[in-house]
Amino acid sequence: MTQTTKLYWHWTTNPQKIRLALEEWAIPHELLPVNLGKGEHQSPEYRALHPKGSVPTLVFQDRTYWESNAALLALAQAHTSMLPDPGNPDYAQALNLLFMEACTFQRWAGVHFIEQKINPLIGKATHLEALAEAHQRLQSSFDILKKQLAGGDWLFERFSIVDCVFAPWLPYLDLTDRPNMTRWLLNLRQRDSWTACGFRD
Ligand SMILES: N[C@@H](CCC(=O)N[C@@H](CS)C(=O)NCC(=O)O)C(=O)O
Repeated sequence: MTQTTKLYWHWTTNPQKIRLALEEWAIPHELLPVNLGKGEHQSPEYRALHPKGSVPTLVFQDRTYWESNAALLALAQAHTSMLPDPGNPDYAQALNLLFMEACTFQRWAGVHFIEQKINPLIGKATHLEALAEAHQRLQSSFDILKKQLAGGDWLFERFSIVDCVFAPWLPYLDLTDRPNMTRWLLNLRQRDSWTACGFRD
């Protein structure tokens, strides 16, 4: 029997990508909080699911996905409206952007999240030099996203998991001089799925 879809989740950026998609496409699921602040991600029970002890982990159709974008691709294979169809020319760019987020964007957007959200929460100073470097490193990705958004509301014709992978990072980035990315964030904030996720930005 196929077990319930389970999302092992904390309110931070990577788990929120998947929660946003589950809410957006109304996929029934169980949300299982893993409190990073209390070190629950290091418990032997959780490490048995996620070999690196990070969040998120998605259990979907009896399989375990412990990389957020792998989890989203698995969901999109079962719910075809989540991603441009493989027969659509946009499909190649959708995969390029999913891997760009995982391979480079996340590395530098993560600096913004840690410096601007986590450090103030735990009473640590914000390192302005680290932020400036991260902002610089993100510029080539910003250029690609700007071109992809062009005059539209979303990265592709319809809202997709590709919007979901970038969405949780956007509130922490410096989007000055990036009007179409700023509009993208405003559009995201108006979706019911965004509200349902309880973003803490
Ligand atoms: N590449 C992973 C990154 C996961 C990740 O960095 N998760 C953070 C929270 S957003 C985490 O669990 N940090 C705690 C740790 O790794 O110890 C993914 O996309 O799922």
